[in-house]
Amino acid sequence: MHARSALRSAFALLVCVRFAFAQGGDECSAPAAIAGAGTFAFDTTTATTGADGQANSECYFNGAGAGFAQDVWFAWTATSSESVRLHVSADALLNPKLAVYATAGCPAFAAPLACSTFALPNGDAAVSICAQAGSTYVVQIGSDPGSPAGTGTLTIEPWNGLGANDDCGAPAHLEGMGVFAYDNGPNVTSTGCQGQNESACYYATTAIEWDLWFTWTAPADGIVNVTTCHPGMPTWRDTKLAIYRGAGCPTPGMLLACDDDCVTAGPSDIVALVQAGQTYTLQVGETPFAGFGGPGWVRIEFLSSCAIQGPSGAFCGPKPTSHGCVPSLLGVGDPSLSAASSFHVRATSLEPQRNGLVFFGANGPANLPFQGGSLCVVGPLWRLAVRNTSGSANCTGSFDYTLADLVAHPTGGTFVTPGTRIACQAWTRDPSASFGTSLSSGLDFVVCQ
Ligand SMILES: [Ca+2]
Ligand SMILES: [Ca+2]
Ligand SMILES: [Ca+2]
Repeated sequence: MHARSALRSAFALLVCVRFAFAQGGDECSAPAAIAGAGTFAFDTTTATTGADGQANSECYFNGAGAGFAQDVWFAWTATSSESVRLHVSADALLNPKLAVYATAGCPAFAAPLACSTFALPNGDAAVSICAQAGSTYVVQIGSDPGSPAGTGTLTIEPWNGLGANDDCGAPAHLEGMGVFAYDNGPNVTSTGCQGQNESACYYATTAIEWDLWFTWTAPADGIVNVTTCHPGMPTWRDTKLAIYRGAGCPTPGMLLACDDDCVTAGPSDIVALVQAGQTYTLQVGETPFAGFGGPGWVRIEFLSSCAIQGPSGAFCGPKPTSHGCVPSLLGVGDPSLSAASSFHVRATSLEPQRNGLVFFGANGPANLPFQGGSLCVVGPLWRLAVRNTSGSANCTGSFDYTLADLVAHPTGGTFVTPGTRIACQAWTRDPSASFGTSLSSGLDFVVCQ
């Protein structure tokens, strides 16, 4: 129950009178049509409880269950593509609930895009969604089962977050290594359009709910572990993490890594290669509809063990061969100098029976136009000995080098030392391709002892 002053009730009444043109339809098949930003009055006092949208687990709230008592419906059409917030302010006793569905009509058994499974401190209900211009969304407003009906307003407005680092445009900064506390509880955090559509973040859905944003600058080259999988974090917390290159709101190609669950469920664990002095943006949120956000701790540390980062293809992609093969360069094993012959740099999906080689550099990865594709290595570049790709059928060519081959290079070998970030790429002859060459995706790793 949430008491309100007589003054507030009087104000609500005024608002109702002012916006009396839309009160919400009782049936989801006949919703009140509204569009764009604005404040729209609703009245549930004579509404009946419908059959739709009554059993979604996403709308389960405390002991009151998933239902919407005496619900009314709006069909809201977005007039621009942006994050928006839908905010229900209602009579003191109504205990309002709010759901938004990605459909213009009855949702039947469809899960909502968002549901207000919590109350704001003043008892209001609110959700935020990523709206697409021209799309229509159906909005359900009712009471918690057992609470009375009443009147109120639905306010729909552009939304860039509740406070400071709820918005990717205003991240908080994390300094160095350590365990950092955050709070992405639903009363202080919202979900909008930011960082919600990265294909590499797809785990049932690409969304990261109740997300907060941080920047962090790498103090050294190395492999960093950004994780909520640590003893301080309860295992029931179902977080989701993403890390992007650079500062600012995500743009295509910025994503470095993403993770949902540590092992089988719950918190999240990213291992990624970072470059000294570079700033990264961290998005910390929850797996959609898996539970509330709230007080949490994210730990950032360098991994002390030898580890290998997978191909940085998302950063620097391959140049397909004349037969459409997509050359890939993999690191297999640990890039440890104490077992240099056990770490393999392996190029696959090459044209068969062609000469080629792997070249490497000790100044990190690049992504520069080169021979009709991309050069993935910052120079100076050192070439390893030419190998034949062997194989016979299309795309079955491959060759393999070890870390010992890099160490043996007369010039570059002296740079292959513990802590150095090595980038490499495979180059093969391909007479039918532009420039007569094909190129693999990039691979980079930090050498350890
Ligand atoms: Ca109804
Ligand atoms: Ca947010
Ligand atoms: Ca998770």
